[in-house]
Amino acid sequence: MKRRKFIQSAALTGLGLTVGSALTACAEDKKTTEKAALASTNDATKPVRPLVIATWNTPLAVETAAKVMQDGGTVLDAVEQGCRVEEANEKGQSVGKGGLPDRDGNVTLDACIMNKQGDYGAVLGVQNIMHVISLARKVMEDTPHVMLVGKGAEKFAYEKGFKKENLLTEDSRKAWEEWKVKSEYKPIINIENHDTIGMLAIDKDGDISGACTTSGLAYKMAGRVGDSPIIGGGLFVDNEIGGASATGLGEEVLKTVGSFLIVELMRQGKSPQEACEEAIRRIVSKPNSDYKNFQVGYIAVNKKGETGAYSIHEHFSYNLYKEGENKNIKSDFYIKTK
Ligand code: SD4
Repeated sequence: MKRRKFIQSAALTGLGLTVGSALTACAEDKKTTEKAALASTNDATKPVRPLVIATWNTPLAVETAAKVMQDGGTVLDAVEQGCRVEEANEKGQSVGKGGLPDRDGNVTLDACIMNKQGDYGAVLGVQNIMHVISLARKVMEDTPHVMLVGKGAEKFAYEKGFKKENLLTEDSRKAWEEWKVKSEYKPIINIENHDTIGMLAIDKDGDISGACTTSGLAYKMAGRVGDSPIIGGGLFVDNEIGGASATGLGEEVLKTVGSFLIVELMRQGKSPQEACEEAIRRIVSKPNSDYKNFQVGYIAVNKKGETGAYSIHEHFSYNLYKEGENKNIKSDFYIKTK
């Protein structure tokens, strides 16, 4: 099933399942399988470096990042190069080229990156530049600032030799034309758009970096920015502790400063899995939370190379490269058969 459809059906699952004994048993079985899968990814006796983890089904991006480190590149190069793979993938309609546009038909991209020193660079609402993750790195390394937005970021890109290109593919333009017929803008229930790539990596010395890149929510209001390029929202890395990254409805991630929260919870002794679960709990336990109608998913890694992932709805997955193997793993999730 295509990822987009998959997530759509996740919403229906979250909203519509009835509690029958067969279903409950099935859910319990699944829970056990997921817990077992998680345990096998956290076996402390196995070597964990280099390690790469990224949101969604992103095998090529993860493999590329691992190869960069195997070939002697830095962990920062690894996450940048890994994210570039998805930015160049025109089929992915939520990242880079081919990303679905805002309601005015403009593809606007957001990205951020963090290195092992805790430096951060970000670009927000950038048009006509495919590899915004590399632009975010340039902001971090070549300017005294941490964020550039819109036209200023685009101007900076040309100064740095980035190519101007049309990011709106024919498929995305058609999808936008179809959307315009009704122009229904319901970001809260529109949970099928979430395939932002957030990536975390650890090199052989145990140093961590992270990156996150997206075109944000489809048909968003012009100027809308989500969590992905915001430090502590879509991404946070502290080389002493670990890192976390988010996907899903950015507004909800931002309101709980999700990735920062996860790293701070790990600092206090929680495992990456426990920290991701607590960050989701903060969202769903808010009074009047409409969590049944939106998706948020987190990934995390700690300094030991233990990983975690958790989402509100089913069907969030992540790719994990570890011990020479690159696997797509289903995340555990909050809404079961309740
Ligand atoms: C945002 N978190 O802009 C992003 C959306 C997302 O794939 O995950 N898109 O809110």
